[in-house]
Amino acid sequence: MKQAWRWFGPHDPVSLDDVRQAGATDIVNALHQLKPGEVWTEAAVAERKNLIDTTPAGRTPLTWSIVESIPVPDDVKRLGKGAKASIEGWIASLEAVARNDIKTVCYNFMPVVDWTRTDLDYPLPTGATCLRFDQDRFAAFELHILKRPGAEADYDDATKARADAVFEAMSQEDIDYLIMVIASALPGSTTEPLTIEGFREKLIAYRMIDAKILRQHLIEFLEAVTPAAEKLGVKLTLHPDDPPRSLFGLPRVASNAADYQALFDAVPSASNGICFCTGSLGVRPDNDLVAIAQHFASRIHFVHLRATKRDLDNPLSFIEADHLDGDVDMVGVISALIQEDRKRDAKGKIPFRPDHGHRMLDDLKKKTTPGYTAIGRLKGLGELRGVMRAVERLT
Ligand code: DNO
Repeated sequence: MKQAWRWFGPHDPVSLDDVRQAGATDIVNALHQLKPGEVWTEAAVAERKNLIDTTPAGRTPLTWSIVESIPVPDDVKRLGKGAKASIEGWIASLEAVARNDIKTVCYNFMPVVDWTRTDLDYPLPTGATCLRFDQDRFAAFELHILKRPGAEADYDDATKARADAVFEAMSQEDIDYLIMVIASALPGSTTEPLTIEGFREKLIAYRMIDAKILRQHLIEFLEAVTPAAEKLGVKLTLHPDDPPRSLFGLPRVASNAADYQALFDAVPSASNGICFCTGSLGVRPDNDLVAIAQHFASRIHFVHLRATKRDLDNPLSFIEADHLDGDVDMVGVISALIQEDRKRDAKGKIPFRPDHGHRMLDDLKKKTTPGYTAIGRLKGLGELRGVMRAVERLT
């Protein structure tokens, strides 16, 4: 498998030399400065690829080989093939990427918000901090800050009581922080930052979109873009919902094996693949990650290795754990992936990246990108690499 690393461009506090020292060879990047729907030009992609692929004297080479992500515009999620111009723009961005010899493209189809958490610096007993999704804090946001119509019906009385208590104890600063964390579009998000007012407007725009319709729109999107991907030799990799369940009363259609199977049945193209993210899928106890990796092996073209750990008293809440110590059977997953990787030729080797590292050691003293610290991801990559070496030797 190829060791990759997500890099956010020239302003990323993690340098390309840091990535070299972590041992990665492949860079995962995107033109994050462009808004969803803005078409990527070949020149803009070439400029960034040149920045990454130009190896300074005496340095080991890196290559930008994965785009994560080309944002799927909101109107495509709401209208499907009815958003013809937006789909054509997405294909133009795909062509710009492929013409720069980048042949793996990640995307997602989560409506309104991308990955969602309630805390970005949750304290751990070691003094490190991690990302967290706290269901009671999330319910407090929905019920008392967003005041989503219909939210009351989505929570049992016990949760509502806990959410009320959480909200009553919050200062204005706590409320502002929670709004920032949930609505500001976290790093790498493919949706736009929202005000509370803007959030409410978006939810109204989706009020007629249920899971059946959203899935149909995703299928229509794939029917439109996979022919271009096939022609360009690009593998499209759908990132799972994070967390893998409905939020804000909105449908999510990439949360488990059945969701992915429905897409592959509808659009069997070999370009229609999966970004196998253990941290996203692993949040659900009913997702058997080893079985999913084995079942979809031939369609896995990009992997995020991360572990989350569900709260014992409320499995809807979770923290981002150490890469080998969460609810994910990481050794089992890596064994399944290596089995598939052995069948691939050099070009098809599966790239993985260490996802979301803790904020720890020296990173606690500096500004870091939430979830994308240097030392926490370095630790994760080192641990994952060790498991891979052992599995390769012993199997
Ligand atoms: C979060 C990331 C996501 C992912 C997009 C893929 O850390 O896994 O933002 O990049 O959802 O399109």
